[in-house]
Amino acid sequence: MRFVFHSRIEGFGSHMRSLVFAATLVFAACGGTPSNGQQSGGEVRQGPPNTSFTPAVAGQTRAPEVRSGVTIVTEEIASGLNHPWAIAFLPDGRMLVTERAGRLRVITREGNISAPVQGLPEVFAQGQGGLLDVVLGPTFATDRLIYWSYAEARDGGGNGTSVARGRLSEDASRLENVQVIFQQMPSWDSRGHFGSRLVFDREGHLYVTLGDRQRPEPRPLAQDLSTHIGKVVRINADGSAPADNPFVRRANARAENWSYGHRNIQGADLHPDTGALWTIEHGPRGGDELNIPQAGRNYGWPVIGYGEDYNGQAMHQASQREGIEQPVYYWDPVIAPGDMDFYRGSLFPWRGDILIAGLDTEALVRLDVEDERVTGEERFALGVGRIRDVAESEDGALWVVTDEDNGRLVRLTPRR
Ligand SMILES: [Ca+2]
Ligand SMILES: [Ca+2]
Ligand SMILES: [Ca+2]
Repeated sequence: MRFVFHSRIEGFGSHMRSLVFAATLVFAACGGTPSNGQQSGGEVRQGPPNTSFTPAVAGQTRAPEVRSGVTIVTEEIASGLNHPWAIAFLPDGRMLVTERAGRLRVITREGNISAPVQGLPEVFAQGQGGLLDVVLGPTFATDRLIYWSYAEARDGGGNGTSVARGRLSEDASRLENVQVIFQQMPSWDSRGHFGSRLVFDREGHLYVTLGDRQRPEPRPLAQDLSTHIGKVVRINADGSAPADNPFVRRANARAENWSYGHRNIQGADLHPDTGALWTIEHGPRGGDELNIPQAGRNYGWPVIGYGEDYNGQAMHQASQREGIEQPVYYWDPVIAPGDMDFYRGSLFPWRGDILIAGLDTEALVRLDVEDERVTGEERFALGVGRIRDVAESEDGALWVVTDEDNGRLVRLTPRR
C-alpha cells in the first residue's frame, strides 16, 4: 500500500502550513463541530467562465471558497481495474465494484480482488457505455438482491440504459434469478450519455438517472415525456411504475418519468434529513448543475442552461425561463461530475456536506450546504487521476475509484 499526503488545490503553496494550522484552530474553537472552517475571501481556483450568463440568484455559482483545514491521506487499496464506475458496500464490509468493461468484482478492505461475479447479462461496452452503477436493494439482508445499471445493445439495433436485479449467491461468486426490470426507450445508436445512477428512496422506490444520448438528434427528446431520454425515472423494485408518479395519468407520457429536461446525470443521493433526491449533471462547455428533481418538474435541457456547445456555438438562447426550474448551483467551467454523496459520518468534519467525484478536475469537490443553498466550495487535488465514484464506509472513511484503463480503488482519511 502507498500512503500519500495531499492538500487542497491551492494557489499559494508556501502559505499552506500556516493555513492548515489556522483552520485547525478554528475547529478547536468550535469543539470540532462540522463543518465550515474559514472563508478564503475568494472562490476556488478555476478558469474564467465560457459564457456570460447572469446567475438567476446570488450564490448560484462560484460560491466562496471555504477551507475546512483538512489534509487528506490517500491510500491505494487496489489497482488494475478497468474504468471502475461504482462502489457499493456489502454488510460484511467488502465492496462490490463495477468495471465498465462488464465485470463486477468483490474487493476486500485489504484490496483482494475477486474473480468476476458470474451471471451478469452482456453489456454494450463502447464509448461511455458498459457496466455502470450497482446498489444493494433495500431488502438485501433477507433476499440478497442487488440492482445494477448498464448500457445494453437492443434487439433491432441501437442501445440504451437498462437496469437489472439479481440475487447475489451466498459466496458472492454469481448472480441468480437475474431479471431486467427497466429499459430506457427509445433505443438509440450512440456511445454516450447513458446516465445512470441508482438511488432507492425511503419507501423502496428506485430512482434511475438517464442521459440524453449525447447526439443532437435525440437531444430535444429530453423535453418529450413520451420518451425516457434525459429523464429521472422512479420505479418500484420490480420495475413497475408507482401509482403516484407524476405522469401516470397523462396521455403520451411514460409512467416511469419523474422529472425531465436533464442532460446526463451521473451523480445522485438522498438528502440525509429530508430524504429528497439530489442530483448532479454534466453540462456541455459550462453548465454542470446541482438539482433537487421534484415530481413532474422541467429542469430545462436543452432549452435553458449555463453552458455553450463544445465548438463555441450558443447552446441556449437564455439561462432562465418561466415554468422551468433553476439549478441549485452550477459550474462554468465545468468540474465534470461523477457521483455525489452527502457525507454522513464524523471522521471528516463534513457531516451534511456534498462530496463530488471530479473527473476533469481530478479532484474531490466539497460543497457546504444550508437548506437548499450552496454556501461554500472546496476542492482537494488527490493526484490519483479522474475520479468516478466516491463512497463512504461505516467508519466515515471515503473511498474513490478512478476512471482509467488501470483504475484504482483509493481510501481517503484525514491526516491526524
Ligand atoms: Ca437545468
Ligand atoms: Ca451517490
Ligand atoms: Ca457513491
